[in-house]
Amino acid sequence: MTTTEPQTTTEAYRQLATTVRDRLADRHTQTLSAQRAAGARVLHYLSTEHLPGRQLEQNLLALGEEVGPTGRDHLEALREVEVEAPLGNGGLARLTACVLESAATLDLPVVGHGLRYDFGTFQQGVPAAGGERREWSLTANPWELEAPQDRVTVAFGGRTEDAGDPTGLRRRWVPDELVDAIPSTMFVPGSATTTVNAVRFWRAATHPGALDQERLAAGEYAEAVREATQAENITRVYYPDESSDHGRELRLKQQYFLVSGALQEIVARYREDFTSWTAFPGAVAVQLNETHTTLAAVELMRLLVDEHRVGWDRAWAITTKVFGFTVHTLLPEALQTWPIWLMHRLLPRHMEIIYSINYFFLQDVAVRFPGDIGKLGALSLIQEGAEPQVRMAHLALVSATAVNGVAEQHTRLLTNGAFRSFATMWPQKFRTVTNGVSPRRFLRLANPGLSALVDERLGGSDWVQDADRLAALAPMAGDADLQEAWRAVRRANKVRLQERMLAEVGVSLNPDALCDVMMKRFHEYKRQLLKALHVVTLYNRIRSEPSRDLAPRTVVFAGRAAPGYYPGRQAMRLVSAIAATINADAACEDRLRVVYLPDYSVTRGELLAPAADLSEQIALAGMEASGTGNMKLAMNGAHTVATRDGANIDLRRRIGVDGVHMFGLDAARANLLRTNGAYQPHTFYESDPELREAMDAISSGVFSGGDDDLFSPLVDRILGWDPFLTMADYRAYVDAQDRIEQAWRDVDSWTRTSILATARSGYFSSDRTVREYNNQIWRLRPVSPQHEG
Ligand code: 26Y
Repeated sequence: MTTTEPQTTTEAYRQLATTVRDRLADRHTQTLSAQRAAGARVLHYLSTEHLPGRQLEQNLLALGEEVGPTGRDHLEALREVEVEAPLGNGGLARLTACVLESAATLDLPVVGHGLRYDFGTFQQGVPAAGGERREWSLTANPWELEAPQDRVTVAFGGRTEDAGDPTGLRRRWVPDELVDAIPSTMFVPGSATTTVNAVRFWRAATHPGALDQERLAAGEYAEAVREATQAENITRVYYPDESSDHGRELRLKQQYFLVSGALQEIVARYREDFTSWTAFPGAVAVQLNETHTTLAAVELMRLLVDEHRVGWDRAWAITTKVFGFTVHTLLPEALQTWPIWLMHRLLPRHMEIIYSINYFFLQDVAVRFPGDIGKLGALSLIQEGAEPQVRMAHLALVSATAVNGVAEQHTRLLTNGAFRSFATMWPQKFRTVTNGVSPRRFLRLANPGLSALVDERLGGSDWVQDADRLAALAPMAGDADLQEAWRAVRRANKVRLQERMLAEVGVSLNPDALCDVMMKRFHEYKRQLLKALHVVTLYNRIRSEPSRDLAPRTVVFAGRAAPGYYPGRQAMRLVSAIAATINADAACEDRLRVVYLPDYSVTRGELLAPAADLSEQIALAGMEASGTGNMKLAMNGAHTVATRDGANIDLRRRIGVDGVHMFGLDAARANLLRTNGAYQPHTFYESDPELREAMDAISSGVFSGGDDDLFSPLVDRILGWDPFLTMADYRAYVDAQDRIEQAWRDVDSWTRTSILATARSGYFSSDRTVREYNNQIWRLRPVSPQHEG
């Protein structure tokens, strides 16, 4: 690729990125024509969160640009300049990117839709004294191409009026606020194919008619402009804090803004090709990522009934064939509801449509469960109470043709729990599509050393497109040469990590130590605290018995917590305090190192996954829907320590018992203990000396410079209440870690298991996930564009 003489690395990066993007744009145009010519059904994947990660290398790879050894150095420098787009928080957002990339790789006609925030999630530093936060802005993103010609107008507020329909089901919406939505396209090339799909990121812009001409004429220029441009704030910042009414209102506006932009475009495109609505469900499918985009179903009803005068029943028959709904959570508090007063104010017509949907739905419920008044209240789309709410999950369940959990246990817990009655009514609606991760990003790009070794051993890189081929490594797992090469690559990855840690957090690591990684959002249910207690236990052992034979270990915590999420921030603080104390203690040198790596991101994950010997997947059983970090780490050859939860269960089944070390309560026991009133966390504290010493060390100020006030609230909380059963699982966890330490000492057997983890990780490719979505729900035909890149 030729570029004119660049002045700085940043400029060189931008030039290269722009060139690459323009080539992708050409291929995208060709892809669209081929898909259209084939009359292909198109799936639209709606998500408020996206974490596409760095683009340069992935896109060069897709274009098939050969990067020679000198180009490699050059590329290395350019790659480091790129700041990834922080448009999401965690698993759900990254899964979106993996799914879109796999869909393109499989030549499936899929379009992503998201929000084009100006300011994404904040970079997050060590949370001492409130936490350092640097803003990140998307203003200069060379990967996107704005499409102002595709602008649509989104309405809010106002009132509704009679539209002359005798059934009253069609009405006219007279909104009082209009906002324009302009999409930017980011390209999603497939691997080893010329297909280039796209994500449309919608940005709010001033509606031309919004300027008050009278005020302008009166010279009140500043006021007129300020009011008119107010609307642009809808996509100014990523996901506002919901603790205030204002934050909630903005979040609802964002969600509707996204679905309205997407649906208007979808319907307009359809109208270009078809005159009747009959073909709509055959031409269009929409996947709703969590409840955040549920309003899409209501918006489609509004477009069909009000704007295109399709009768209600026919519109509903169409709508209920189009949507798939993916659930990503088990926490009841994550199932969104919106106050009815807020819906009335912002989306009065949608509220009416929801009432009508509910009216017809409850008639079905009454037939299905005769005489069961309780069912009506339990299943209703409206939750009664002092502040009545719309239950977005129920709305999605009623509207969707298919609902899926993201791991087998997840679907089972949903259909036996929160969605039980729905599953009784419509058992055929529910299914599982187990999550997966992209082997391109998380193995090929993240771990070039291991990839080269795998290529060499398998005689090619077909595994990149067909991860099941990694299985051919399994018979070689005992091969001494392979084991030695495997260890050398893993060690080099740890040295790379060591260099970055030294530069960024000033901690030097021992690359021969067991590298123990917990990378995920900070959340109480994920139990970073349990890991912290283990670390403190190791520290106490060193302090009480300095000559004790301990396998050297480096523990890395990486993760972010929402700014308003106090328990998460507290845990982050504790972890960094523990790290500071241990790293400063000479007794720990070369034996125990602890790092809190700030500002977790996809890029950080790509650095950590290839270096991890041990993957921490220790959420309380019954809480983690699936997990995807578990897959990223295992694919790179990590052993896993895990609870019987989410996809850990699938991981153990596929990878084997040697590679996935299970411990602790299962979901049923955990649930019983949490709900039967018998749980007394302090009894564990009293009966287990190591646990007691660990807790006492934290509360007495060992990690807070003698300040016994700083962390004692945290300790008191888990002694008194401990909703995530940290105390109950502590002993099983520490014992599992002790067994893992023994396993680690047997170098050959450990390496063999590591090779087997990679060899057996093919199932966890997002290609398999997308194939399942397609076979079970989307039913798209692949279209391969035959053209020159
Ligand atoms: C509406 C608000 C409360 C909310 C915001 C973000 C609710 C949920 C989320 C994000 C959830 C999420 O990231 N879930 C994760 O999805 C992954 C992909 O399916 C799963 O692997 C993981 O277990 C789950 O926690």
